[in-house]
Amino acid sequence: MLIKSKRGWEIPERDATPEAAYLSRRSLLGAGAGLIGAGLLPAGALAQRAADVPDPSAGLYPAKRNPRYTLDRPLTPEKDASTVNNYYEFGTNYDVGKAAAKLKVRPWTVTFDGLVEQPRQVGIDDLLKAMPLEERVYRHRCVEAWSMAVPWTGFPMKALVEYARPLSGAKYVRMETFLDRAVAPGQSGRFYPWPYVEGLSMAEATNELAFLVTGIYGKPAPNQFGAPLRLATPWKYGFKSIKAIVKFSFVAEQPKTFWEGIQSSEYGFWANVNPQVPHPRWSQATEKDIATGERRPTLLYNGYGEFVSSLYDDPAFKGQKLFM
Ligand SMILES: Nc1nc2c(c(=O)[nH]1)N[C@H]1C(S)=C(S)[C@@H](COP(=O)(O)O)O[C@H]1N2
Ligand SMILES: [Mo]
Repeated sequence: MLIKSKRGWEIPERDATPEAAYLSRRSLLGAGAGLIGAGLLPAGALAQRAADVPDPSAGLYPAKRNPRYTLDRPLTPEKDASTVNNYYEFGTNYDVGKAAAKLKVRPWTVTFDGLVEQPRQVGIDDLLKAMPLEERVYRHRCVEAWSMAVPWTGFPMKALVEYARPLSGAKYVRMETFLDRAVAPGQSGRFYPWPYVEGLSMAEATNELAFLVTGIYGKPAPNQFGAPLRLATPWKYGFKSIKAIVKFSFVAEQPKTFWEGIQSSEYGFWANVNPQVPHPRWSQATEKDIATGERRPTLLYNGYGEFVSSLYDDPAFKGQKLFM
């Protein structure tokens, strides 16, 4: 596959992915961070393979598929989806599976804080017991114009919001990824505002499509997919789908996200998929299927308009950059 066979700096400028292009500039400037990010330097010796630890949630899979969500294309084979992953904590090419396997995903504590009745912490397996697990087939559209379609297992984010009991002053949910430079070599890249942060408005977070993912292909998610807990918001560009979440903070102000901190003119907060709004450096009109290499037209809201377009009807959105 083109995407994974070349490192960012080997791709001609016209093909370069934005994220890779940004990084290759940075690695020229900076301190070997690119080498570490690209997985050319060894990761921390303390790291432990996830496979050494039996997954206590394995018995929960496979979960029943929710038939409400359907695809207009074949599912991406597991092998393709598992070998083309974006996860900057573990490298800037798409072949991060081995590096990500070193993250310990048990024990794993999830914190709820900010504007909530009572801040609380919960272990991932207790959280899983409290949430209604189901399988959903969703499309996934990266801002770099590739896509896949996969069977996620997880639970609606609405259930998590109810569990967290936010106060009425909460307008946004801010989500944060773990921070551990010893296990995630990419986090030593000092030009990046680690840890990875994402956010949704409360209306988005409680929309039926917003889904928290714990598994894929009928089993617990391998680490490269963002185990043990990641977001899937299929109407938005893939960078909104934050991996390995440790904290949900309920806040009054729109949080500043990781990619906004890097390049806000190119990666905005709302980031809804729209084929008619080009990225400043390339078109978003089409996308490339990671398994077949085939190009297909990109759809408004990635084809999920019936579920989400009304979220943005409010006149307050007028003039805001909803699609970038
Ligand atoms: N913590 C974290 N979450 C992340 C990323 C990342 O680098 N770090 N990459 C994002 C991007 S750009 C995409 S396209 C998706 C990729 O998800 P996948 O590897 O499961 O396809 O994860 C998103 N979530
Ligand atoms: Mo992405």
